[in-house]
Amino acid sequence: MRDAREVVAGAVVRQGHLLLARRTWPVALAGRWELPGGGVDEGETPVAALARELEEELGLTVRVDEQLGADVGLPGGRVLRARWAELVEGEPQLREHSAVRWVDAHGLVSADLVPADRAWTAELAARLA
Ligand code: DCP
Repeated sequence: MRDAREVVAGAVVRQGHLLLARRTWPVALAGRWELPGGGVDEGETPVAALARELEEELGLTVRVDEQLGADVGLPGGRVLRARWAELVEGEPQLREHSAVRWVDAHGLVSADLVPADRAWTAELAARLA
């Protein structure tokens, strides 16, 4: 039941553009762009965790949909998974990130993504095309 090692990230699409957020930490990832999300807490489902993280970090209300792409191994043995998320309400607020932007397929491909998230670039770009 508990999978404390799972991290979940959200692919939020609005009007054909994907939400990217720029990390501030750790140093190795600072300044690079990610699909926002975070760790699944004890006793929490990945779906609930993603909704919570997007609310906490960006002030967004989302409806979490199906998984996209492959599972990605993170340093330290954690597993990162991504899900589509429909934006229900809110404009992104910078609570933990240094910037956000909405990218089309070209913007995604040319973005300096955190390494793990590159696993999903092709599937995301296809959806945005
Ligand atoms: N991560 C990633 N790509 C994403 C989201 C996260 O590579 N799209 C990585 C970065 C971190 C780890 O997953 O190494 C955890 O992400 P966060 O630091 O954003 O999550 P939390 O703030 O919830 O931290 P933690 O779960 O470690 O408490």
